[in-house]
Amino acid sequence: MAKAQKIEKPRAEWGSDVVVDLLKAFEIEYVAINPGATFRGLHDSLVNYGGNHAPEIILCTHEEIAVALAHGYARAKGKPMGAAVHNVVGLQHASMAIYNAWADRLPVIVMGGTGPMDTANRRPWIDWVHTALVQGNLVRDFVKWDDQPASVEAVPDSFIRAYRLATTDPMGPVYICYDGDVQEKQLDGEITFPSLDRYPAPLPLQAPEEGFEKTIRWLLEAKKPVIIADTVGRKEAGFKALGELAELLAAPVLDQFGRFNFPVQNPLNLSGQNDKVIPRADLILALDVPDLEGATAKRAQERGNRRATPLLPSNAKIINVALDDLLLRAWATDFNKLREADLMITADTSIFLPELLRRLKAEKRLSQLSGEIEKRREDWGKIYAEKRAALEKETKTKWDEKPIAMTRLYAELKEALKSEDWVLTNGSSQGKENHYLPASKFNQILGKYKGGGLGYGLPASLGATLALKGSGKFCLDIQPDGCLLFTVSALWTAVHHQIPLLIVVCSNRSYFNDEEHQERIAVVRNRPVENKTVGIRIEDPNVDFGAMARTYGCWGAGPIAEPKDLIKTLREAVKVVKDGKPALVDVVCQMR
Ligand SMILES: Cc1ncc(C[n+]2csc(CCOP(=O)(O)OP(=O)(O)O)c2C)c(N)n1
Ligand SMILES: [Mg+2]
Repeated sequence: MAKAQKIEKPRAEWGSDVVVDLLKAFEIEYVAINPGATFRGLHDSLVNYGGNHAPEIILCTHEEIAVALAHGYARAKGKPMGAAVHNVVGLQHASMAIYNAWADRLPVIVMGGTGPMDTANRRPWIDWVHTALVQGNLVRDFVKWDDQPASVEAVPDSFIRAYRLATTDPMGPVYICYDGDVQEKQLDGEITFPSLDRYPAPLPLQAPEEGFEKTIRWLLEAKKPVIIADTVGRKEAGFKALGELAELLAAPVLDQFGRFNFPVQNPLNLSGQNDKVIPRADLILALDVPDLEGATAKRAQERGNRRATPLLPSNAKIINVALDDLLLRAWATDFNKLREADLMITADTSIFLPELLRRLKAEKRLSQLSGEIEKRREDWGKIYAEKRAALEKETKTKWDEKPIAMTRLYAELKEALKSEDWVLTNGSSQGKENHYLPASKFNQILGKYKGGGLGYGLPASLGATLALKGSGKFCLDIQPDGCLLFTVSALWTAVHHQIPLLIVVCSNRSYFNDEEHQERIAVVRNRPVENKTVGIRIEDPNVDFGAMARTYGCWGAGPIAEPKDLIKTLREAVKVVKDGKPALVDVVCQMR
């Protein structure tokens, strides 16, 4: 939990002023909104009581954008911002983005308005159709907590609880609904404001002695230990310790990219090489991996096959370290397939891994194993070299192809950004850039939607860029076209709030992922495969994203169809972004 300021003398005059006191106390920098009368009290307090500064309103053109923006902010910052959504209608628009934040275990403080619950105070029609009993039910299955304080006096406790729950690992979004009467109540005395020092964040969960003893013994006994990591990189201490652990043991890392876990150019980074690595493993150390099945099996989806083929030898041991069993709901099955393990440890990897390292380094047995460890470092290094060679070969072979190859796009981006301290805020559908762009730092790749809900890319990238404002980082969104079309009006917010983001649109002019599915089904049913594009291609008309950007007042270029034109345009766009403005480059590219 962020250190809260003490508020000595609240000056609040109206109910919703108290909410603003709390937002300030918790150092919430921004509240993304689309305006609505159910939170007009809160809106007024943000502007006229809070001075529209810390928090500052970020105006969005859709509630899905507002929440996705706050989600992206949390990814980059590790702490929440707010989003305010209008009663039942705004909440319904926001719900998918709330689901994405939930599946990503990231905090967003979603606030809403309702009522008044006292029907005597309702305006005809509109207050009735915009009130629900209970409004939070709509999202209750995918927020950590929701509440509707019934009085101004109840607001501080409710907010503090919501903030604490949202920011305690496993984190998640919360929804607080403020009754119109509560927001608009004129205060006749001071509201007792609790001292926030009395509500500290809980200390993180550490493994018991047995967890360390077994993990160390098994790691030292194993001939080929393999590390799978998904969201370890959410905290810097976990990211650093994972890097050291892999080096110490010469254990390859398979990054699942829930967060960025391991430097791309480290020869132990064998991400994407699961079918070569997993069958050789005799021990899997799974760190914050909710989908262990996906990480240890081969997907063979030909002919509509849904079942993954396990790759892990049946005698291989599994150690699972995660917190995810602490946050389960029965509604969505985002808990994934039941995980197998020989040792289950519920601990925070950001404190488990540093302590594991400290103990391992003190082990005498480690030096006796040095020959064995160096030998396997060499073996894994060969697979890494093959992986790099394959990527380079693909880049070379496809260099001049039209439409532009994705590997060329990555190579040109790498070149255009070589002097920048860049962060990838969102990626392509296939995610090959995660293996290609030379990321090495904590949080350098922020990753894609965990909930699989399209529309995430642009607004989340804007949120991340806001979070990194002033840090000197250069933010890049590699943006699939179909995903962009859901939330493209976020470009207005980018321009209005001067959010310096480079958006590179991968215009394959298709919801291509589904083309692949329709092909599989056609093959199984012996139907014409060429019909796979019907209802899927985004052609006729082609969308001109460069022009679209310009209508929002954003610098826009493209569509770039000629491979040779790409680098020049990217360089121009980089300049615009460095001047503090957003820029969009539309690139006509290959399907994958
Ligand atoms: C809200 C939502 N609607 C529909 C889908 C189904 N879906 C999954 S991938 C995909 C296509 C994505 O197209 P695009 O973003 O252009 O990426 P591409 O596959 O073309 O690289 C669709 C429609 C989804 N995941 N989320
Ligand atoms: Mg597409």
